[in-house]
Amino acid sequence: MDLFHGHKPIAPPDGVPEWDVDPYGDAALTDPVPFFDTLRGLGPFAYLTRYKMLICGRYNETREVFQDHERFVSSRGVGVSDFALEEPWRPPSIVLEVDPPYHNKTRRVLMRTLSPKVVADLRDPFARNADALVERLLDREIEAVSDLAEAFPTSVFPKAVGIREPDSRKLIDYGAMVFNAIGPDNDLRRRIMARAPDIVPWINEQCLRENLTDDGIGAAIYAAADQGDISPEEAGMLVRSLLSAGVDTTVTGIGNALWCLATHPDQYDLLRADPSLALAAFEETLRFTSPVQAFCRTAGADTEVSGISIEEGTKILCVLGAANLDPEHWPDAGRFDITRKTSGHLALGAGPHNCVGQNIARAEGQAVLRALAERVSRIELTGDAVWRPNNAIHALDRLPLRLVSEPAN
Ligand code: OVV
Repeated sequence: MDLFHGHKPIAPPDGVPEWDVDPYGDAALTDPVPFFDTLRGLGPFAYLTRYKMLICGRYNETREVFQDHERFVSSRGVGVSDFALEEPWRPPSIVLEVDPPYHNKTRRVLMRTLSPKVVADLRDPFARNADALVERLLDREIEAVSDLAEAFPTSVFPKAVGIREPDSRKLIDYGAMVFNAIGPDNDLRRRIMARAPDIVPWINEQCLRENLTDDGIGAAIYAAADQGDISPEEAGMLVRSLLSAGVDTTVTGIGNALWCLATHPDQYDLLRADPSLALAAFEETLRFTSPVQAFCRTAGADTEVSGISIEEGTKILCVLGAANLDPEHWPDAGRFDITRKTSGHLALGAGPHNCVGQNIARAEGQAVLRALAERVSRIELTGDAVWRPNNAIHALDRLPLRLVSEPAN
């Protein structure tokens, strides 16, 4: 079979409009809201003429595809490349890029090692770290992406995993690589992949048992191998998953939260008046900005969704960002409102593959937003926010601002 962008090219199913947009182009990646609106307006699915695959962004269908791992598999990759037809760029993740029943085994180990109890013990160090960081950044012009959004997760998360000598740059760039890799072979993917030889061997080395501290999440994963739940090789692969999915995502969530709060001062005032809203503000940031903008699934067999026939091998780009702003599902969808009910948002996915690190991700976001709420009276933009295109992540490149301190009294 001739591959097209690494997958089986399909013809437009009956009733599905053709669309020549590039969902991996600069416009869709850096200014996605108009792209989301057009996508949902086209119907439950549209046919991407440039990629010969489907795209969806309405809440109901996007969730349906994500929920049903039997019809829509992850084992053929969650990007445009079909792992059944094309060799992946790295050994596939044994939790993201697999299906049940094997998925259940690896997922269970991660669930245990990232449980609410484990995260509860991290809250104090997260809070201390966030307080100290915010204190250092007060009342001067900062670049919040590097100074805060990158600085916080890279100072707490690798340590929690048990990395002895974290290299923040390599960790962040590996995240960017993994997420760009699920897109097509475009400039974004090529540019970052050129750095793989500098980064991938370092990452793999950090995953070895002898390079991890004996009191971190990594050690707990290896302890599951001692128990016979998984093999030592599988333990190393699960540590790799933490480093793949646990840095760039939280960096992006925190950066996007700062952007939301800086551009919605009324909402920041609410948070400041009641710092216990920190978690709600982070959650609304996830819904409003969808740090992971889109993931694919692959139809494992001929099937149908909302009356549309979908043939085996069809790649479907599920645009979580569009579903999270669907006015048919969310009242006043386009309003950033930290008091709204956010449950059911798809920013952390849905179904059996939903974010396994969500407890720790939320604890990180909450720690930072609470530290701000307690110490900062106003978040003042001092320049233009600039977005950084990535094939799957909706993240800022630069966010110049000032954290204006509470007047002393
Ligand atoms: C990009 C990504 C998301 C979630 C999990 C993984 C990667 C993984 O490597 O397991």
